[in-house]
Amino acid sequence: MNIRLHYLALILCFAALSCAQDPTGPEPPEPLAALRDEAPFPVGVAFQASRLNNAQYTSVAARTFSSLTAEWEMKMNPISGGRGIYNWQAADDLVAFARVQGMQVHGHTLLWHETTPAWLENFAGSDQEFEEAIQEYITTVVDRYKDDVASWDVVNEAFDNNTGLLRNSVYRRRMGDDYLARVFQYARDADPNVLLFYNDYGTPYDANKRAAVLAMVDDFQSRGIPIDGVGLQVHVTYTFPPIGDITAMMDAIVSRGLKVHLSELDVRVNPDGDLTTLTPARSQAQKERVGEIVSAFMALPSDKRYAITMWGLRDPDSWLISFWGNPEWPLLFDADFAPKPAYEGFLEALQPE
Ligand code: 9MR
Repeated sequence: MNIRLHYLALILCFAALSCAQDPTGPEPPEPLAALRDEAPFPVGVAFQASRLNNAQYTSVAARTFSSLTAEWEMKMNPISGGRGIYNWQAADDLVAFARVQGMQVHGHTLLWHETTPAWLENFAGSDQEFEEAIQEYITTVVDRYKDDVASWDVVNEAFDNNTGLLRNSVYRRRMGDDYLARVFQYARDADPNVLLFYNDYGTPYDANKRAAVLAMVDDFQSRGIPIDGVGLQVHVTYTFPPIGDITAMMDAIVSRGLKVHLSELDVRVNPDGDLTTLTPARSQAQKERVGEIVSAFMALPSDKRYAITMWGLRDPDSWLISFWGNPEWPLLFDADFAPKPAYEGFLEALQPE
């Protein structure tokens, strides 16, 4: 065989080989559009500052989302080490990341009974000094982030489940039943432009809690106390609560002229613990559930749609796994950062009919 023929034979041989190895399946799918590019409202994600060390994490988060909530770092416990003692580093890091990535920041949360530092829980001074310390804290934190934080959850989860009564937190015990109004006013005084939210879970289906939140809004509005919106956390399952309950709560907020933030969305698919892996059927059910929630949000007047925030990026990062003790896949991305059908459900619900 002359050298040219030999060469041709070699090429043919390689071609045949590579054809044989070529997975002749379909073309790889187009990458999905980013939620932040498609949504007519901010789409947020919550995570902890430790994730900033993971380049894959930050690039997927920044590519996909246009808003950031600190999952932990902007609560009072991590920030406040004592009266006048502030630990800003982790919150600053998240805010700096958001600024570089063009993401807005939702501040979460000024007061939450679950994250009150011990020095306040066991405050040694008078009630008046307690309130001065709270006012000082709110003023300092809101002022520090006034150029970066677009909105704050001023108070988180102030009402008890089922009864709707004001939780008997240290804030209520020290400042009295009207403390909510005063802390909203302190936040407004610190920044006239930041949007002020009340944030809670269960309001779509817990009738007394829902009535309490709406009564608080009505009371604020009748007295001129500032409030711009209400956050519905939306920690839901793939079947509960009915979408009509969520819609009714959103409508009640909108009818009062306030903005709606679906502030901590995750959708449990294994509430009964019957799954050990995420099945295609349950994944599809999750996709439809995310779709109906996003569609219901899309149906609100555009100036009342504040944002939808996912409470975590990837399934294994979710708080729900340790909280409930079941395997769970409640978010839009899987462990390998791949968008799930639920992501497509979100995306599809953004498209005009
Ligand atoms: O997901 C958050 C978890 O990492 C924290 O340890 C916990 C306590 O700060 O808070 C979790 O987030 C909560 C949110 O701040 C308020 N609504 C309920 C969320 C789940 O507990």
